[in-house]
Amino acid sequence: MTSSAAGGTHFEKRNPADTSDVVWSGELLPSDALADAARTARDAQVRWATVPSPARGRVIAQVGRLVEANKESLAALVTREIGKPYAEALGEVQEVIDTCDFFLGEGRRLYGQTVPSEMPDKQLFTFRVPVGVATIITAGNFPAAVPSWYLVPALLCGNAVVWKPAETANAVAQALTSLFHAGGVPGDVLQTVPMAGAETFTGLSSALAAGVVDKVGFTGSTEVGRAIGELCGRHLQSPCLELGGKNPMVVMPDADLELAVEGALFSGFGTAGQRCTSLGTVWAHRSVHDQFVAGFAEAVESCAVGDPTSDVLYGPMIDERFLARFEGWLDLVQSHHTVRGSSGTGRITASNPRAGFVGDPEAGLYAHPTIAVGVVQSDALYDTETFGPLVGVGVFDTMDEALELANGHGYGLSSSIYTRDPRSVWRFREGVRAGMVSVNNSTSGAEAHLPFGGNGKSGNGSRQSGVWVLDQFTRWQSMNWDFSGQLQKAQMDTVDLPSDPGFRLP
Ligand code: UN1
Repeated sequence: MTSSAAGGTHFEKRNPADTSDVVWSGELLPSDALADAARTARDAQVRWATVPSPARGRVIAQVGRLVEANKESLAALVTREIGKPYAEALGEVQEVIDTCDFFLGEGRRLYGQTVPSEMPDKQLFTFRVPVGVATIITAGNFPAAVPSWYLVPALLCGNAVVWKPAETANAVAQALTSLFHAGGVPGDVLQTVPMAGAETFTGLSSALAAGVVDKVGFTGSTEVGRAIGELCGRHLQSPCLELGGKNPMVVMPDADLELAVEGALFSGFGTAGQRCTSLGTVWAHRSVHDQFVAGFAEAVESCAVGDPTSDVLYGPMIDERFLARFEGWLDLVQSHHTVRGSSGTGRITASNPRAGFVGDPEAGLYAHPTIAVGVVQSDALYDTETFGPLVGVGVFDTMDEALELANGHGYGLSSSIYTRDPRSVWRFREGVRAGMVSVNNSTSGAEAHLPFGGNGKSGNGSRQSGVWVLDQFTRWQSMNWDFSGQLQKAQMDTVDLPSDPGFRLP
């Protein structure tokens, strides 16, 4: 990154699977750009809100069809910019299409209610009204799907959006923005501003102080989410926060162990562990622990890692920063842990090779998969989110203990249990504090129309997706309409019908 005369900084994003390939090169804007864009959005939003919502729904339909028509090229760009295997990148783009498909019809609903009044000749109503200008700040690991969870409902509901994508994913952000514009979203209703994290925070502070931002959406780390939550709180705003996780998988004595291993492999190491829903720690019942560990280690040791355009479980880390941070977290693995999963740990290189690696490890930023067996609650590995291909395994004896281990770190995003016993399912669902619970399924891979979000260190209770996200991007307005021609006072001029409170049956 270098400073330029305009006050911004020059930034380059390279393909993490081939670091000689520059995918995006351009200016990251100075902090003022955020408030400037929000000011432009303020006027644009007023016009956009007057477009009937069924017509906005048509725009979302058009965006969805365009994303579908460009699915392969957008997915290829996701793979090239952030290193997600192409098959997964196609799934990510499908999630954008699914989100558009869900919300295109919402334009014809956005239901309010008619509510009876306590007085005659008076009627009560509720309306959903757009919040105004939304600033959306997203992460690089899901550069298209997660932004669409914000952008699509926000726009459908009549808001204008200023989107600050991750520095690591500006090329995908530009491509996705152009698809929204081509689908009919006016340029000033959706503006995308490439910016670095520190400038974004400063810019957001001044935009909030200037009163030009009405809603903030943020997907990223708990640490930054906490700072954004504090900042928004000072401006009496409650942001939509989607933060980190340390997602537990509980393997009960009666679990289908093969299925559990498959789920742990996918959610622990798919996307190189770089999902907020990635598996953190497997808690295996003592009676199946050793068998589970043997199967899991074998699966991880033999899985294909490498070139994300090939058929691999996972490709490179998103960029050098992600790789370096991940290497730091490997220090949390201690001498009482047994390490499994690969022919080495840390970065995969010619001198630290991974058996069966697909492609040339030196061309990109790859990390060995690591399983740390023997995690206990006092370990730093127990309550630290380690964004990358590192999964802990620990043991438990009772359901109460499993729940304590699943909840004790204070994160509460996703969780999973493998069992054939309905009693275990229900006890786990009731006891786990996570916003999302999977039964005989992995911690990742939520469908795009269920509420997505977490509790505790994973978020402030906000939910994305499905009808639930409408409460993030609209506010309820209530209206009462008195057509009696008189001032009727609520709670005072009410109708009371006589009753006989002493009446008893003979
Ligand atoms: C994220 O990592 O921020 O449930 C989102 C999943 C994906 C979304 C992950 N559909 O794993």
